[in-house]
Amino acid sequence: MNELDDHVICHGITERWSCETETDFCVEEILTKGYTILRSSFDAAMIAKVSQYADLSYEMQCEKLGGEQNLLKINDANIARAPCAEFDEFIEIAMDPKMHKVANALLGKNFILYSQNAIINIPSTNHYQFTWHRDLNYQHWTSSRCLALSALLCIDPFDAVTGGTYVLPATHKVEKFPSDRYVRRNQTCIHAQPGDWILFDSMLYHRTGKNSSHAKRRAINHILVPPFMAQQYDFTNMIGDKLTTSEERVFFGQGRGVASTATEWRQSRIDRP
Ligand SMILES: O=C(O)CCC(=O)C(=O)O
Repeated sequence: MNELDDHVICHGITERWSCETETDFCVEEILTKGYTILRSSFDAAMIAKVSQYADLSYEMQCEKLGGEQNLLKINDANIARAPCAEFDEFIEIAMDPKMHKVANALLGKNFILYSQNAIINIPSTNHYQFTWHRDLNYQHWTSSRCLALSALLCIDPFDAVTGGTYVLPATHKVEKFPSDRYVRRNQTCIHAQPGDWILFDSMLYHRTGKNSSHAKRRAINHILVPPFMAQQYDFTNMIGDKLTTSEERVFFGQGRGVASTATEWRQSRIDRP
């Protein structure tokens, strides 16, 4: 590295980002290129538990749905959906205060969990997430502010051999999906360590990379949205009795369901503490 690489000097610039905290830096990276990496609050023992429980949760869900062949039929194999319903550790990771600080800076103080899924990337096995997508599917527009944040907790090493997560930097700002030539030249494989969060604007085009290693590569994806958006699962119905703090209840969307009548809608506001 030479002195110009290390020492940032510029001219003709009157406005620039300031970066005083880790959160500031994450926000700058997400708003500019669409993604960032943040070390989570969890130690190796917790990540090992989550790894084991992601696999167990998937096995339990396969059994409930009549076997993995039924999930293969609907392109949903090797995904454990809402594993927080089976193991409380997934509630704890969804509540990581370091990740919530970034969500707060991007989405404002009101945000809820739209979905939580464990992605299990098995060597030499196809996965539906191998194909490019936005986490807000079918949307071809951009917004001046971040509308949803995807938070992917890496459980195993992420690199070009294990599959990483591939992104097309800055595509959260462009409406259309790019041409093949553009994709081939600009796709970037994110490398990360177990226990890192890959945080990205949910409108950034991304995909799971092919796993050419000999071990599973797991990640737990969360999508955080403003409360006016409907959740993918009714978490309150699934795990309402397991939520112990008001922060957990708010984040998992308690009280955000559709009111069955206008009177009920008003009454819920009158009864609010
Ligand atoms: O597994 C990954 O690397 C990305 C996961 C993904 O694309 C998703 O959950 O939408």
